[in-house]
Amino acid sequence: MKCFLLMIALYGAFSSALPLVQETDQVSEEDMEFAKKYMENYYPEVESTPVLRSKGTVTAEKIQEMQKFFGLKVTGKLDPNTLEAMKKPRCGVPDIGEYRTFPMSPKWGKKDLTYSIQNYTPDLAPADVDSAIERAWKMWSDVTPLTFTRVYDNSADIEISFASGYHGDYIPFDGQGGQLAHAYSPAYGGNAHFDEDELWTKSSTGTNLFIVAAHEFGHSLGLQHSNVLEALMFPTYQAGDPQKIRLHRDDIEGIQHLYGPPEEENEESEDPTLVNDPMLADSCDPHLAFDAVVSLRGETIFFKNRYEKAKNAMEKDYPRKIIADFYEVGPAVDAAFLHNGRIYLFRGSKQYEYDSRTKQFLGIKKSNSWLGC
Ligand SMILES: [Ca+2]
Ligand SMILES: [Ca+2]
Ligand SMILES: [Zn+2]
Ligand SMILES: [Zn+2]
Repeated sequence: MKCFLLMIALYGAFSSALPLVQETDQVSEEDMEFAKKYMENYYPEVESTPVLRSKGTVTAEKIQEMQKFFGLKVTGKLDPNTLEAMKKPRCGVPDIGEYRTFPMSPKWGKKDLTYSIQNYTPDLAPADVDSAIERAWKMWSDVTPLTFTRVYDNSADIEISFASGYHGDYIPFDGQGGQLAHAYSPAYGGNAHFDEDELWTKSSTGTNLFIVAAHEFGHSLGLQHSNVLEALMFPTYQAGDPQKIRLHRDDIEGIQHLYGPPEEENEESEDPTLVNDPMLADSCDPHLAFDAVVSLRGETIFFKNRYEKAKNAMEKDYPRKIIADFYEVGPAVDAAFLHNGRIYLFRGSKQYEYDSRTKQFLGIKKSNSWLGC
């Protein structure tokens, strides 16, 4: 577990003269130093030989790369918006280009993973830490075939710990703010470290442990940063109601690219009782019962088992599998309704939200979230 020949850690090993940009743009020396450090940490040159690299280069090109990633106006200069984005608390893992997964897509070769909590933060009751960590894993197990089980000995696949400053790897923490946590890709063991100098909370004040842990565990499983602002895997911390945090389509696509959807949603595991699906056999059978029905834009969709059929549809290829239109909801729908331009499909304790026009997936919530739960 301690083979920390982590590429990103080595980039800062040797320093040399720095090609600075825009001396005339009234960037304070302090901000320039900060930007150098930021680029060194989060925008390392992946192609170059780590040991020979100069550190902290703030070239216009690097700034443009960062601005593109953050969806900022691409000026190549350390303008106020760029500095503001750089100063937001964030994850310590670099933002590497357009990759949604780490280069080479390392992933776990098994589905049942274990984790251990090595120590506790004094900021929270241990039970609150346990629960935040458990819920963070659940975000990912809900959308993959993966399972996460806590163990109390040294056998854990993924070790979780809190530490300040230097803590045994090449990436020291930086006091309160700035870097909040980092986690290693599966190729490096997947361990997750949380900066003890932050004030960890279970609410929307301070730094919410569950939100940061859910993000870090994405790295532990093989995801890189996303440049989609609403994605959980976006690099900066976005304070919010922890009850409302959900995975973005981008997060789900990323993790399912590595591990596939949950087994029950996997088409390979055909349920033999559904082979003679009534929707396929005879949708005019007087005994046919539907699971759910929803009307949208002059079209009415009937759901039965794993198929949907539409009345007044412009498209002719019905009945078709529900996953053809609503991949995330999986093989069956319990209930459905339309509200403010969105379709809500319920299955079990979850509801899946879609744009009614484009059928684009918007997110997952608890089924009972409508009841103020
Ligand atoms: Ca910090
Ligand atoms: Ca603390
Ligand atoms: Zn991250
Ligand atoms: Zn660390």
